[in-house]
Amino acid sequence: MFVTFEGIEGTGKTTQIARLRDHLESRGREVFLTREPGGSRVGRELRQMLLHVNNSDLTAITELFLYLADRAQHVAQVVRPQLEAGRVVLCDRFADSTIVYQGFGRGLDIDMLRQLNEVAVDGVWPDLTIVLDLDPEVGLERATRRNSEDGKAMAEGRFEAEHLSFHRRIREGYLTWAALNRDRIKVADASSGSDEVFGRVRALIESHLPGLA
Ligand code: Z5A
Repeated sequence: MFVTFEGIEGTGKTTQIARLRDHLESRGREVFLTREPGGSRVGRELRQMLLHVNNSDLTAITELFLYLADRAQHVAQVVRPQLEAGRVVLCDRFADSTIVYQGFGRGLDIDMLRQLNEVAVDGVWPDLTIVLDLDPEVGLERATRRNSEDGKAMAEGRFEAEHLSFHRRIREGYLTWAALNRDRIKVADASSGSDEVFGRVRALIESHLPGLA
């Protein structure tokens, strides 16, 4: 089983994915947790390039190809082997981030992005994708608070530096894209406390992947 989490900055993906891993492991599942960008050795180098605040001059196309390169390496070296080994793979962002950030966010052609994603994922599509939905002002506030506590802003602040209108487009993009892919992508309200949000995540897993939890 391959489950991905998506959503705007600070929506709680990292928090919820860790909770889901603990929950599934307590039920005897072997779980592998990963993320994009940066889920492979080479990907970790690409992640630094992609997220560093100093790289604000990356063109939209350069950014796109770096994310796709990260994904191709991640799928080949990490996601596919883990799935073949029988593990449940939980991934913090995947191909839908490219559609939403580079498409709805940067204005690149969605159909082109779909085709390039097909090349990068090489047949490995998630069984279920959960979009955590949140007002961007709340998400950015949560992310900023977290960054000031762990120093992340210094190293990985390129997207936080985007204007609020960019993050609003991203939120709308996720909702539009989810509506176009109802079978695979489910939206969960992420505006309440972590326990309540996890209740929604569990409910989605139980109803859409009944064999898993
Ligand atoms: N990107 C792209 O453009 N194209 C692509 O193809 C891909 C990615 C794959 C990667 O960012 C950036 O790359 C991303 C899109 C772009 N940029 N943006 N924006 P990242 O991986 O560094 O970061 P992120 O994915 O945006 O997530 P995040 O900022 O790390 O946030 P999060 O994982 O969703 O949230 P969190 O870390 O779990 O929670 C944030 C804080 O809120 C933290 O202090 C928590 O304790 C707190 N929290 C969590 N849940 C709650 C609730 N329910 N209530 C209150 N507080 C909470």
